[in-house]
Amino acid sequence: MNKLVRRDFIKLMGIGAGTLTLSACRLIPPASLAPTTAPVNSTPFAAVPVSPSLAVDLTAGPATLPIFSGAKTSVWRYQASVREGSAESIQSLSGSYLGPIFRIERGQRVQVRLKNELPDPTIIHWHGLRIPEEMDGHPRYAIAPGASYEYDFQVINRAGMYWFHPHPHGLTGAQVYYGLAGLFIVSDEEEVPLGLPAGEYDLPLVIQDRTFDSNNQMVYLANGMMDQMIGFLGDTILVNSVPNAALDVKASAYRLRLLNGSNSRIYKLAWQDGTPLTVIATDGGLLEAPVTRDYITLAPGERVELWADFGRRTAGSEMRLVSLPFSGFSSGRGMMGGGMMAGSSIPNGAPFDIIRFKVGEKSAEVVPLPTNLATIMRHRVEDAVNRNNPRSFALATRGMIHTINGRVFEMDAVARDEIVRLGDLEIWEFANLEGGGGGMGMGMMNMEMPHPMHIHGVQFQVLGRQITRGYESASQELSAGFVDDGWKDTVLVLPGERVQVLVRFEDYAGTFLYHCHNLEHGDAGMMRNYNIEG
Ligand SMILES: [Cu+2]
Repeated sequence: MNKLVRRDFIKLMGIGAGTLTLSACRLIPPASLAPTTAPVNSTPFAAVPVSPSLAVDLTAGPATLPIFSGAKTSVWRYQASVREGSAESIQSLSGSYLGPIFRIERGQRVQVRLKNELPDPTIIHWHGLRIPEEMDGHPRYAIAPGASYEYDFQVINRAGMYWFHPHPHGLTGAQVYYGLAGLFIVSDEEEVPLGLPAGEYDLPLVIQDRTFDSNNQMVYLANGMMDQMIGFLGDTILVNSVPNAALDVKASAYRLRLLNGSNSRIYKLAWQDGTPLTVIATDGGLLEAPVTRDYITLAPGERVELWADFGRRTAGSEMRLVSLPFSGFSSGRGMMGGGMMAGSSIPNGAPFDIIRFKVGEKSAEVVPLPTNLATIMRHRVEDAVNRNNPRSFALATRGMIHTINGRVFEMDAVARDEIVRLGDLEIWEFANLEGGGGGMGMGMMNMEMPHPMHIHGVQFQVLGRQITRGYESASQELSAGFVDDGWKDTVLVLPGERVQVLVRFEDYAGTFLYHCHNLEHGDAGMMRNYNIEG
């Protein structure tokens, strides 16, 4: 890593504490949120505390920054400025195209004025947040170049790392690829007493892959149809937009907040020396108690938070977070991945380093890992209104098209089987049972596609997984790395797998999306509306 970039990287890692103080005195009820969009009482989140509001101007536009030595890289990025509220609520990832980081207390009102200075339409989706339809970034709200969009919502999510990114239909993959993504970190009264590592010991790490040309410029979908079919895979791994990432850490405990911000790559995360990973949180925040995994399977859109204790390491030693090899999927290798239609030089399943932690001196502070982290109200399957007849979504590849129940995205359409009732608990089943083939000369190929499925507007719980006979290989290599214990908003569905989730539509009526978070699949139409009817 060249010096300049490395300094910036460390600077961006040394982001301030940014924890907000609660002040009970001043909540302006967001007029636009009342009363039709007021949250229905949500059991696990009963009393939403009151805290000051935040108003931010957020501009999406072009920029250049040094990623490598030599020519700067042209990117798209968000630039934030605080209009009202604490300046510490917004942290920039200096030297990165990513960001900013929102640091929010549960209960805060957040207003964001998005200004589009891109050459294309855009809109922001707040991934994982439980907010009204008009705040959620549905592509029909996309704004033209030069236009603005006003967001105004109250944060009712529990403590956790959520994120935000563009969601204009057909353009999401490109806009995220060129740099547009930021983090939305929520803290709450349940989390604070745990005394988890904070300040410089709380490190958000966004893992992505990109391909650069000889002039350091990003190249998207160079393999055309194949990239769109399989999903983009880059040949350079970046953390917070830095390649060959390395970070000086103290011999102390850290909270590593990992986001797979890649368009389609799946990571099999592990410590290089086989030390088990200690997981404290997933998409929707803290687990009930820490769990360990030999490796973690992290698909696009998913987050996982690790407790990394460098305290037992000697000064000068190094810990590497790596992605372990796995066989990949038939679509990502063999004929398509390696042969006549070679894609990335790092196919899905190839091993590589992600980030090196260089352990320094001992920190005076000793932070013990809590035994218990949070209370999770478990949905009960017997409470699901469709417990005898789960709502099923068949994920399939037909020719060059990825479909959900045989359909592709239509901006305003909602099918009869895509309507749920506000307040209902349901079982949703994603069934990834049909590979593809047929049409367009694709008949020879067995298109086994993993699909990370994301539901907007909710957090859900994974009820179970079932693998179809004949499809065991990917599951055997990846399923021990799933962390299904907590709240999720994105769940990976492997080829041949059925995944059932329990989801309560408890907050807002409206039209929301569910889709594949392989961004090329989503852009190609593997996305649908569903209606929550009040
Ligand atoms: Cu997909």
